Amino acid sequence: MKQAPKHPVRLERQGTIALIVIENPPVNALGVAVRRGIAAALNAAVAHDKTDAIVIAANGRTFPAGADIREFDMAAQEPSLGQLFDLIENAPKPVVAAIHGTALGGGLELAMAAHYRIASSDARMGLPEIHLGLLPGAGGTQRLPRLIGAELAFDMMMSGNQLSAGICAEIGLIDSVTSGDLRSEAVAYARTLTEVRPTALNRTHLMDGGDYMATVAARRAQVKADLGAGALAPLKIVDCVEAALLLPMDAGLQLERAAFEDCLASRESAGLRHAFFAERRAAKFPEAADAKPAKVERIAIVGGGTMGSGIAIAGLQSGFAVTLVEQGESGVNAALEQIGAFYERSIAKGRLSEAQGAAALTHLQLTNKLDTLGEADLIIEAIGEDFDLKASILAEIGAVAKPDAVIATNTSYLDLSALAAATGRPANTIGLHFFAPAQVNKLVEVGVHDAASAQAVMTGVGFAKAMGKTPVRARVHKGFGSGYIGNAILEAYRLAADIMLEDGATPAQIDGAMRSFGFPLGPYQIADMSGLDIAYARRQSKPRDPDVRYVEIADKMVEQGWLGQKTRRGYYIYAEGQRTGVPNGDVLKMISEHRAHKGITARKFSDRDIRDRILLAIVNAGARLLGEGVAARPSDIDTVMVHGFGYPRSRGGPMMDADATTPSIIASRLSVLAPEEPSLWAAAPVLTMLAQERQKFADLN
Ligand code: T1G
Repeated sequence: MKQAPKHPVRLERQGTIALIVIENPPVNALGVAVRRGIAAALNAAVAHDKTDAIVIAANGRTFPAGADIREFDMAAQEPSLGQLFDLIENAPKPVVAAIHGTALGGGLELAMAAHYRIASSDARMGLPEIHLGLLPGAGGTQRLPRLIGAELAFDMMMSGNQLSAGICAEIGLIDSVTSGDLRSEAVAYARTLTEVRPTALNRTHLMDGGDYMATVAARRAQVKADLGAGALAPLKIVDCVEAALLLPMDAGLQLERAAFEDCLASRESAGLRHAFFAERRAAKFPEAADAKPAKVERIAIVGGGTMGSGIAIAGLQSGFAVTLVEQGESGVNAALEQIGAFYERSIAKGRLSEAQGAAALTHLQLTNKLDTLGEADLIIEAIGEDFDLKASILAEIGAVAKPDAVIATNTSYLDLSALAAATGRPANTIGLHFFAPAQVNKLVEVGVHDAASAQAVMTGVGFAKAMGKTPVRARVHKGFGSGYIGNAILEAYRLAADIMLEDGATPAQIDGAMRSFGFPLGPYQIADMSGLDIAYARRQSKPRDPDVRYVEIADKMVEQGWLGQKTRRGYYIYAEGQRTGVPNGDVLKMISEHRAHKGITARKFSDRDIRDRILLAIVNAGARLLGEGVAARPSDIDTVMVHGFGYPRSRGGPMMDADATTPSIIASRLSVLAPEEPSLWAAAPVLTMLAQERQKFADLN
């Protein structure tokens, strides 16, 4: 993000109304220059003898969207937000906050420190600090309960959700909503005010102490039950809301400050803040940063299976006109059924209204004719992972697409350069690897090959962002079918697990160990979910590397027809319609016969051994991808693993974790990490390579 402009705050006057206007693109974050500017403007406005009231407003797309998160790891600079908000709240003249866009975190706290609040009708407000492992640390926990009561304050701070201006007016968070010109409406409103109204003196919701404390007690019990004692920020929020009733304002603010500092110092907050910037940094592709993306309005998807239909839904939900091409009547009907089912479910669950669902579907064109692709600005091939089939379809697409259309293949395994050549227009062809379910998962790996033009790449990036996705660049070289970033790392993860399976662990133990680390599912639950035949086909298509141990267990399962949930039998056995199963005893029997056949004596693995080996395998694979230039930055790998594979977001990602975990693993446990498998998890390469790569990409981070 660009540095704050020199003077990000202006003081204007409209008669006896002073206007403090903030201008600090892109989101008017309350960095130190902005805080100093507001304080100086406020003091000047108050000192002016003709000031009857003061309006605080912002230019650009939003009222301040929070503190400047980048400042949290730097030395604090005065005035702090708390000091600034005290100055605002204790001003001798009425102060009005004019809110538009998304007033979030410190931005909403600024508005609550003002005496009055007016918002444009499309404005939204929220306190998302919880998503950063923090809590509102500039008076939010003390002022919000005074304005809307403990229950609603908890809902806002624990969820981090944004509320519409209308709702905020209804619950008493703001005074009024306008569909007119916000700036002039705010000045007109300020002219009617004669009294200051410090939120600190508002006792509206503090009168019934018994009811308030009952709410606090219930919420504390719920947080402990849902999240365990480890949930630092939520528990601290409960303490602060309790203090808003029991303590005078200044003591409550002190308690809040201490609680905020505790959260800020936590590993969880460091991980969540790392993840926040990592996913935004990932969209900056080093080799194409200056290219101008082409405009995309109509997209076409070839292939209406689960992935193609998911991409179509994501496109419709993001306002694109979508053409979905499926072969034959049955294919078209199956795709329509999948898309229709999504909208029926969304309407049934109240996520969409009937009208919204119907309107979205008017932008969908379903066909079995490729020649309808001529109007599409971007065409995504999303058929199965069969090279010859993809190459022939891409050739047909290349023959009918309009000259400046961008073509994308959804593959992540097959040779992108060769597939791009098949279209006859490689410069306009990229990879767009969506992660299932495409209508939900935010991750898209953008495959960049040697012949791809910078404009085609950035058109893909812009399209992914317009779909609300998080694009991450995967640079692949000719013939390099490595699975971009995510699948390449997943392969290493699975091999580490399979080796332990062959050497003595069980699928359920390995899955349990990885869930206790924080993954939602373990590797064998994932294998059963995606289908063992998919990975089997990939293994058969790739030449075996003689230097890497090959474990045949999964192959034997496929040969038995145990494909996972789709056959209700895989590593687990699934009852009809169930997605969680019980361990498959036949697999355990097959594994012990397999060990006997290979002369392997089963050994014990602790959960810690399992986690350490798998984490090192992940970090080693990530370090290799950095060294090969497939990934642009260590934090890109974190973004892929957090969004694509459920790596615990509060840990920031495997590469951030490596700093914290690898040395301790190496120092204490290298002996248990099976030194006979140097390629997979010998941690030594990680540290050297990470140090080199981090240095190389320091400017990109
Ligand atoms: N601080 C610093 N940079 C920020 C920022 C922030 N608060 N918010 C956004 N950016 C940067 C972002 O990195 C990106 O930079 C650019 O702005 C556009 O963002 C004391 C402790 C407002 C909904 O958590 O949710 O206040 O990539 O790509 O999709 O109690 O940004 O261009 O270089 O996300 O349109 C609380 C975080 C802070 C809000 C806009 N506030 N921001 O979304 O754009 S903690 C938040 C957002 C706090 C107080 C507490 C979103 C957005 P670059 P973007 P967007």
